[in-house]
Amino acid sequence: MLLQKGITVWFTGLSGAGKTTISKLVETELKKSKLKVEALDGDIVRQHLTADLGFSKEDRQKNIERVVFVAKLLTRNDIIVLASFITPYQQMRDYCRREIGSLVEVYVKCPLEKCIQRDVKGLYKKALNGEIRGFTGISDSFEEPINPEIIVETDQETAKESAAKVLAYLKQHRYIGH
Ligand code: ADX
Repeated sequence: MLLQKGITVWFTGLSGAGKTTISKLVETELKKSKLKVEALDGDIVRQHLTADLGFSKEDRQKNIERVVFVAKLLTRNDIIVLASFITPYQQMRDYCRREIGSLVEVYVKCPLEKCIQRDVKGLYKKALNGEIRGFTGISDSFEEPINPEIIVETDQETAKESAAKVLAYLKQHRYIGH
């Protein structure tokens, strides 16, 4: 029988760095093994659970607090939670770790210039034009994560390779296995 222990995999990184892409690959692999997984993604969560919030420091904090509340419940019920949020400030990431306890932080690292080049959602263009204020990396800060368990460099490796690193970690630390 396949076993799983609850953990939240917290993907942090700039918009467009690849958090969602990697998370989806990890999700697909885990589901192939019939494991119970729940994905919480910034772009989706912000349309529902935190639709009332914007991107000020206070609102970002509230966004993360609500997500952490949910992630904590799922994690303690042995679900594997894949949380993808920019989580730009170290103090927020410390909060996630403290609250959830069973957490692995994945820094989805990609140079800002590369994210601007990719501009998947066209938001960097708007931010650079001044159409969006307080945009992470442009007009709001992204503090480099201090103690992530995993760093994936999405300008240097494929999404599949990044996902494999996450899966290997979960196996090595016996969050998943036989
Ligand atoms: S967080 O800062 O609170 O962790 P979250 O991950 O939920 O952010 O949402 C980020 C997503 O919201 C981005 O990928 C982007 O699509 C969108 N977005 C809209 N405005 C902003 C902004 N000012 N800064 C960053 N992301 C923004």
